[in-house]
Amino acid sequence: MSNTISVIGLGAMGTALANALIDAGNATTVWNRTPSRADALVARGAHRADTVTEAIAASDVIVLCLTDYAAVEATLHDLGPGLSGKTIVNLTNGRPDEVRAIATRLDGCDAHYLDGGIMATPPMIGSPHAFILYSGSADAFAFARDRLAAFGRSHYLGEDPILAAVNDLALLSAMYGLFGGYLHATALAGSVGVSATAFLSLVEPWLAAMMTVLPDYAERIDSGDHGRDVMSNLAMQSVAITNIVAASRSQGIDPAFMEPMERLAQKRLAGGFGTDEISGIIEAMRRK
Ligand code: FVH
Repeated sequence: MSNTISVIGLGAMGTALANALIDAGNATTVWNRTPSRADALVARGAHRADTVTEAIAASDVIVLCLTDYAAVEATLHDLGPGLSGKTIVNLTNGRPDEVRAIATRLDGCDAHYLDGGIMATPPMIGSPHAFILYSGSADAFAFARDRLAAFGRSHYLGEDPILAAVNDLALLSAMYGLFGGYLHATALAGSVGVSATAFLSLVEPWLAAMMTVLPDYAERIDSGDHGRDVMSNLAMQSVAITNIVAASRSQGIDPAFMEPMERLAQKRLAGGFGTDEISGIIEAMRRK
């Protein structure tokens, strides 16, 4: 069974994963609920499994990439004995409670569970830009890592299975914050007739410059000291944040994306931290 691998779920991402495995020379078995989605992969040399049971029996490493954990649960339902000894790599986006539940269930079936978070879009799979977060059984990662290398750079985060999912969601949170901020900014600039293309020439270098403050923020967050050598204090910045919300309203732009930032800044100000850096807002986010 060496170098065998099965991919269950052939949506946009599962298909990209299976193609990368074939490109890397792995004996790849594929299964999808809608069988026709396997056709192109079979034409490239993949083995078609007619059932999930067959896909699991065919390989010692099984990759799952489905819409959500409900789909994972529905797919693995009733497969108890067949999972024994298998290394299950679940690359489906999920929440920590869902990861814990499936990890516990697979542990009970004597399977080796590895959870993963894919930090790439389907066309990036197999390229140097793709990276995948893994957590769970260290033995499972050591066993499967050569095959998983076909997807991109692997980052193993530790034995606790929820580590990959939480880090994945945290990175996506940074991404959606960036996307939401960009869309709000572009709508506001658009309210005075600036096209998205014209605004991009301003917003791109601005965001690149602002990225350079993050190492300083990270140090402040880790030390808990948001008050040393402050260059742009929260009291000053909260005026700008409130102005953004008010100007959005008067320009006919929904301020919904920026309102939580205003609320958090005000909460921190009310706590007496106006002379701190804005990095201190993280303390207002944390549940005490
Ligand atoms: N595509 C992306 O850009 C992102 C990048 C980061 C990681 N995500 C996650 O990958 C998971 C799968 O995403 P996807 O893009 O492949 O999604 P779809 O193209 O919509 O394919 C969904 C597959 O799931 C199958 N499926 C859904 N429900 C069930 C079920 N109850 N039983 C069995 N299979 C099910 C579906 O089958 P079918 O509709 O073709 O029959 C597809 O194979 C996801 O967690 C992303 O967050 C992708």
